[in-house]
Amino acid sequence: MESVSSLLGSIEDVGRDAVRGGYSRPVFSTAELDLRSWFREEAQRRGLDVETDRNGILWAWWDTETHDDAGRQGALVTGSHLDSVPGGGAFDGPLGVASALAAVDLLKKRGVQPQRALAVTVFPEEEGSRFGVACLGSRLLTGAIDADTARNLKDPDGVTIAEAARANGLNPEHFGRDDDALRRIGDFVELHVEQGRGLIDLDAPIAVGTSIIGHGRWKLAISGQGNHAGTTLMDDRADPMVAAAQVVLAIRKTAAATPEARATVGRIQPIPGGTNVIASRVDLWIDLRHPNDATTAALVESIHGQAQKAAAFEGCTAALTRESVSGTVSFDGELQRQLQLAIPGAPGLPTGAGHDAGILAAHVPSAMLYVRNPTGISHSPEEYVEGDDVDFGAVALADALERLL
Ligand code: HGY
Ligand code: MN
Ligand code: MN
Repeated sequence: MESVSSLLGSIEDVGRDAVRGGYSRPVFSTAELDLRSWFREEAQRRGLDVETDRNGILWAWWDTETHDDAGRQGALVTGSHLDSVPGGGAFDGPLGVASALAAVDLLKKRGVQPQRALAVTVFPEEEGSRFGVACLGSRLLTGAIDADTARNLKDPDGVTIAEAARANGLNPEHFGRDDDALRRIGDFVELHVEQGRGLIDLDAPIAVGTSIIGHGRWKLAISGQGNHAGTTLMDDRADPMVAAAQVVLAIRKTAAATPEARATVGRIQPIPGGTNVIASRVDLWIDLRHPNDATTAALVESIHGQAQKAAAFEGCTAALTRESVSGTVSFDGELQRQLQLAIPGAPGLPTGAGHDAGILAAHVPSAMLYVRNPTGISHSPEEYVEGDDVDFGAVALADALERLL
């Protein structure tokens, strides 16, 4: 069995970001394509039969004969993603994929003969860092996003995902809900690095996911009057950057006043973005999360109203567009119970991070395992998992899969 650490070690130089630190591996970038090739090679080395489906999802099947006829139980599927946020950590996504490959090694070493098909999957664009919609691959698979809407999603350079997919051998006209693929899945289990402090505080190496709080992302475009920084008197300005600054503070204040809410503006883009230029427009993106979906909607409403007021005060206008929203999801109770039985002592843990398992949960029994991250930091180069916990996670996943197989 190749250890998870050595599997991760073999990709540790792929997509390093010298400017931001950490890794930048946007979907269909050279880095992510290299990671797809790495996955294919590692899967084939294990005798798995690898296919790419029409939505760009990779499936590595253990037992080719049975995977078409997944039979009564449906296939047992495990996996995660390989794309990253800009400047992300080494574990968010790849830990789940590498642990799944190592778990296959363990099952084979134990002489396990699967009584049902088993597949390791890789979902594209889980982070939504390039085309703006989180969990795009699993949303396409389940029909949670309209295929036309998806095809027209553009990256910051104006490239559509249809163009990027076509350049990588996919036919975007085939994007969309895939009932055959969904029908084949009996259970889905995703292992993922924990992205908060939960397991530090619980002093445990692994947890069974219980739920994912609802989350969404909105784009706010604040338009004003572009102008010269030196010749435009302060009274003569309609400066969207000033309005944007007010909005960022208002977002923080509103979320901080709402228990359990989390709101973030991590991306702001002045147009044209010159040092000696008053911006004509400022785009900013809001990531908003709350366990209660109605509260999330009310928070968006309130922030939109405050943004329009702040914009008007500066002689600007504000337009809000929704990019992607997922309601709060609880994982399958029976699957959680099976995971708890397979991993005695593993606590249940809710999370504030979105995952493909959260999208699939509306269609197939889904569950997650989280592995301790001693920094409690994620979406940052400081994200980390100790070697022992990495190995513990792979063994726990193998035990869970063996029980479910
Ligand atoms: O944003 C999230 O919650 C996940 O890491 N994609
Ligand atoms: Mn992430
Ligand atoms: Mn992730």
